[in-house]
Amino acid sequence: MKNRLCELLGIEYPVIQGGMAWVATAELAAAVSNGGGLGLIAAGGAPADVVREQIKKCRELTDKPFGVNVMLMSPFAEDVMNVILEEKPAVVATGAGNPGKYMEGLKAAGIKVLPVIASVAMAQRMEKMGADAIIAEGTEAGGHIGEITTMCLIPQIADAVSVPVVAAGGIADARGAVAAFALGADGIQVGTRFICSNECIAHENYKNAVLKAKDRDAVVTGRSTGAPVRALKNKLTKEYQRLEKENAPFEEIEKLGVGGLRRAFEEGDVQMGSLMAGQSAAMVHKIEPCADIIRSYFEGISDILDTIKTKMDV
Ligand code: TUI
Repeated sequence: MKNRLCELLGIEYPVIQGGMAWVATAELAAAVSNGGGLGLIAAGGAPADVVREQIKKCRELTDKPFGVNVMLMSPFAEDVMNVILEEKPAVVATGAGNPGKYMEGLKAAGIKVLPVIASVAMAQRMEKMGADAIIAEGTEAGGHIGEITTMCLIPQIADAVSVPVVAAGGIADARGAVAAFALGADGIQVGTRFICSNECIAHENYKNAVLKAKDRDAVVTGRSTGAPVRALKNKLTKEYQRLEKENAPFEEIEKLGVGGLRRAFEEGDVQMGSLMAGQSAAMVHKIEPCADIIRSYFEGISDILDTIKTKMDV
């Protein structure tokens, strides 16, 4: 499959791996890129030298294009951007903020910039600033999220911008991919399903929690503090919800989350760890290689289209 997103990024399948902090390491990014998609190293809250090592490691593991996802709320975001300007990965995706002040430098370095956004206004602002494509993330996604569903966000953004649009949030199989393309997307971003890949080095307890998840298990906490996060329901999310209900002080609520991702990812603490995952967790049923995950999004498409034709009587 070759479309304008594939052409832009030099990839075989229009699939971008989500920039999941701690989970999206050089190993995962390289495996996705080797499988024909675009792998992303997640800078998350890591210091710049760690990100530099990850970029170097990824270069050893793949000769295909890959990128770095920069979490703009990180205290190290500026340092990470400076490392990126030196190391020049093919792509930078940004999350949790406005990458405007970095845009000119990144573009001048020949790096493609794909901001992750959750609203039409931000998509338009990013296009004006020179974004090469827009990753539009619906509220079904894991981690820090916006308000609007993928179903309603993608068509509005596809109508509002002319650069390629990548749909993110809730896309777990070929049916989801067909839906995303029907809504006007040029590609998909997949996060949760890649947690359950062989190449992802997350703790096996984390992977098993995703495999076990049911439809209502990916819950949102932090709405009251203005930083909503979707993660799998456990002792930590219940504690969050209790504090939020009691209107506990902001600092107390925030303190609860500190180190949560590391606890989940490294220690496999499925009770007090932050098991960030999207609603699609309920649709992930096995652990498999990244290359198989990518291909699965494009298998059986003609059967899906036939079903649509029959059901819609066209
Ligand atoms: O960034 C994400 N997902 C994330 S970041 C993250 S780390 C974290 N941990 C704890 C609390 C908060 C964050 C975990 N998951 N997705 C992309 C995304 N970006 N979704 C929504 C946005 C976004 C939000 C506001 C993008 C731009 C934006 O702009 C605000 C403004 O106007 O400047």
